[in-house]
Amino acid sequence: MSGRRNVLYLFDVDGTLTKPRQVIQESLKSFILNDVKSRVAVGLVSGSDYTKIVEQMGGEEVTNQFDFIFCENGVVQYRQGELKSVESILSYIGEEKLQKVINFALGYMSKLVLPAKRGNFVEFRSSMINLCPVGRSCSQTERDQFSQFDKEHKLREKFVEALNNEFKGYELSFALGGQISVDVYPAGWDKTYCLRHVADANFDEIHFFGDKTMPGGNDYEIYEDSRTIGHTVTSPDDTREQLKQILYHQ
Ligand code: M1P
Repeated sequence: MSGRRNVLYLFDVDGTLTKPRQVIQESLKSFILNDVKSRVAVGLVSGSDYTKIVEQMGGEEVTNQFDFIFCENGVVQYRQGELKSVESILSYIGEEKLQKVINFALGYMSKLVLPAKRGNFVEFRSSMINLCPVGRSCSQTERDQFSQFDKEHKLREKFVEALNNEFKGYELSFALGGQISVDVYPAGWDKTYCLRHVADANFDEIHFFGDKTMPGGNDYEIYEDSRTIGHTVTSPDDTREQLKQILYHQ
């Protein structure tokens, strides 16, 4: 696209472009794909898998308009709907270690008493395992209820601490996912992983926008990375406001 600055804006999805697990608002989508994209390159980087990102962006005709789609922190990379590269946590750590982590996590979660428990407590993805005490098949109401309960009881933080203590030397990272889960991936396979895919483009600046930029959050490493200029946002509306400030007041 001619006339664009040699700059990349990378966006987290949940909490940054959409409410957790919800679909992006029409106005924000159009603002990013028209106003923002006419000035700079745009990309998505999420812990979620491709199917969920496509769903939350409102379809592949939308994701195809982004210059970069980095799923599972960039360990799975798509362009124009085509899978470009993928790595596997299973080949990386092996079945034995993987099962030890899963068994420990299931044991730990089995002892928790929560407002609700549903199904799909362990989701196996190409690059990571997602551990979810309430169960990923919970309803939106149960998700919100768990999230509130977790804020009060710091359940996931304690879970992450227990995992870190149990698996010292495994070279795994345990990070708070979005609202209800913990992501487990090989050390270094956090969102900074995606930056290797844009190294050749030699962008003058890479801006990253995310809501979980505090230590322990899954946006922390890329937000702090010296290759990016980090922006902490509090909601999709805040993302839009910050974008306007940066784009129109530079
Ligand atoms: O924001 C990205 C996160 O989205 C989901 O988190 P949760 O279900 O906890 O809200 C998960 O897909 C998680 O893996 C991912 O990091």
